[in-house]
Amino acid sequence: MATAAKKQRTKPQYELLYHPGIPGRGEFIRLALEAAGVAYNDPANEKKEGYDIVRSSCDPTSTGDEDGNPPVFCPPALRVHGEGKNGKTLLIHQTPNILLYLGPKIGMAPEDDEVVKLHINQLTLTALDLTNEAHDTHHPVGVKLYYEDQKEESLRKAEDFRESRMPKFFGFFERVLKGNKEGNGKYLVGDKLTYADTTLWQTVDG
Ligand SMILES: N[C@@H](CCC(=O)N[C@@H](CS)C(=O)NCC(=O)O)C(=O)O
Repeated sequence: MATAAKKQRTKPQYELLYHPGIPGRGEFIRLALEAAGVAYNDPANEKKEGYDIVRSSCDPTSTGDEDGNPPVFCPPALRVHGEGKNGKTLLIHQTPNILLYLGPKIGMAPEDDEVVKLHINQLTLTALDLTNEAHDTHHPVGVKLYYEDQKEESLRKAEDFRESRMPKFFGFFERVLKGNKEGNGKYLVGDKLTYADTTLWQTVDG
C-alpha cells in the first residue's frame, strides 16, 4: 500500500466531491483516505472554482453522465478516472457505498474476505444511522427548515435521542468491541484499523 500511496501523491487517483469548508459526511471519506495515507483531491476545498465541479457532478437536472454513471443525488460523491464502465470515469455517491468501494483498495478493509467485509459494512451503516439520528435532532420536521423554526420538536426529539437512542447505539458498539477479542478493545473488526473504526470515530467526534 505504501507504494500505491506514494504513486498517488504525485497524481491522486481519487477525487472527493463535497461541500467546501465543513467536515460533514465528506469527512467519513477523508478520514478513511487519510488513515490509509492515500492521496486524494478535494476540489471544493482546494480552489475557488472547485465547488463548480461538485455542483455539476450533482446537477439536479442530470439523468446521468456520458460515462454511463447514473445521476448523483447529493454530495459526498467520489470520482475515479479510468475505473468506470469500459475504462471511463467512475462516479459514485452515498457515503457507505463510497467506503465499500474504497475500503479494500486502500487497505481499510480486506480484499478477499467477504464475511469481514460485510461485518465492516454493517458497523459502518450502523454508525451512519447514528449520525443521521443525531442530525435529525436539529431537523426533526424538515431538512430545509432552520433549527430555529423547529426548536420545539427538536427538543422532544433530542430527549428521545439522548435517553433511548444514544445508549442503545453506544451499548451496541461496546458489545462489538468486547466481542472482538482480536481487537483488544481497540478495533471493531479484526486486529487492525478499518473504515468502520474511522466512521464510528467521526460519528462520536462529529
Ligand atoms: N445518505 C447520504 C446522505 C448525503 C447527504 O445528506 N448529503 C448532504 C450533505 S452531508 C447534502 O448535500 N444533502 C443535500 C440534499 O439532501 O438535498 C450519504 O450518506 O451520503
